[in-house]
Amino acid sequence: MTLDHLDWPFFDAAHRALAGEADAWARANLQGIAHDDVDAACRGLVRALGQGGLLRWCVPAEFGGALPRLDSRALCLVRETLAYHDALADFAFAMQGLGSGAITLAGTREQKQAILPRVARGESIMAFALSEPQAGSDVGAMRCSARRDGAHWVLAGEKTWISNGGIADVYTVFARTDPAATGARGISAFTVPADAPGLRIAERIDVIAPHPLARVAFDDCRIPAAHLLGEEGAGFKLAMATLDIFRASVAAAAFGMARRAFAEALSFARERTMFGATLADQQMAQAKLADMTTAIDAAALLTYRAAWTRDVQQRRATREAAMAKMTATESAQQVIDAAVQLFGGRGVRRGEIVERLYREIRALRIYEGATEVQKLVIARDLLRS
Ligand code: COS
Repeated sequence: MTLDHLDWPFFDAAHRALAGEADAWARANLQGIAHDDVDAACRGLVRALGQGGLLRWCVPAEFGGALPRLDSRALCLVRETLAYHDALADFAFAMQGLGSGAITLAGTREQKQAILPRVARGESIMAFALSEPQAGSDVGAMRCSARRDGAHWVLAGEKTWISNGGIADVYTVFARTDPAATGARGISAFTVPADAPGLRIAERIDVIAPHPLARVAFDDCRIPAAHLLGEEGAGFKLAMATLDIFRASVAAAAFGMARRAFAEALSFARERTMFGATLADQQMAQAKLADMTTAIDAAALLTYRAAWTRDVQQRRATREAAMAKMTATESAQQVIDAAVQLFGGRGVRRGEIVERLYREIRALRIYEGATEVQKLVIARDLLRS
């Protein structure tokens, strides 16, 4: 993977070292690993990422992590690199961060101590349970509830599209604790161990680029009162603040995949001959390659701007992260499609890297806030200021 963009002013020496290490680790550990059994593959990847030290970037230093606070640029660099090599490895890394992100942001010392070091070592698999059958984009329509019963909370309802559902050890679950409240109000967050009585995997969900995914039911699921995460009623804002960090990293994963498709297409175009010249000599192919590399750089610039804003300016970067997520996922889809086109028939043949990427990129335009939601977020922020 070329790392030319590390010369951009967003990064410091530690980022440059991390990107080199992540790339070397990926080359050494991700070649030819089987994905037939995604559960087994993901479990193995989480362990390997933990042993390789990469998951330290998902948690703060005090709890076994790399830096005092989560660094968005580091998360983006690791995701970009892993996604370039293996989208399932990127998924395994991202879910450790997203699933534990709310604990890092709002957990008590005890909660952090109990969970985060295990996340960093790859010993505890994490999930983020926000979406419901009737509440995906509209988080405020959430119905899953939690009521206090003495020393416990009792969760009732369903969550769906839960990544790592079925293999997670701990779920960060958002549920309505104030039945009288509507919309974004009256929602709270909880850490729920997978073996909590009443937590049930209701359905495993198969998608075009498989990864562990499930609908999870809470049948009067009892958890100790101490598992409440952050303030009661502040769960919606906690979910949004977590997404603010990880949406930029989805963008990084998207252009990591696009970079790989571009690298594959460029080397193919240089070798393939037609009409007495190489494909790269044909102006129509050149136009495609020019559009592809420009789209990748534009996406990367927006993404690292968002990450830098949060890390260095230390302010909320909701609008910047939404711009990055929207632009990078949409343009990566186009770049990968162009790569498939340049490959011709080979591009749609099972087993080709660009064919795999074509399937893998699609969900990124939907999860962690579909493109249409990012437009809403950008416009609201714009109109508020
Ligand atoms: N950080 C902190 N607080 C935030 C915030 C953020 N990024 N975004 C919103 N808030 C606050 C608002 O300031 C508002 O606070 P007050 O009530 O104190 O004014 C409150 O949260 C409610 O915000 P808003 O009115 O914008 O909520 P809506 O219900 O209209 O929802 C959208 C807004 C659509 C943007 C939100 O539901 C969303 O992001 N949906 C997509 C969710 C998603 O990504 N789903 C995928 C599941 S994760 S794989």
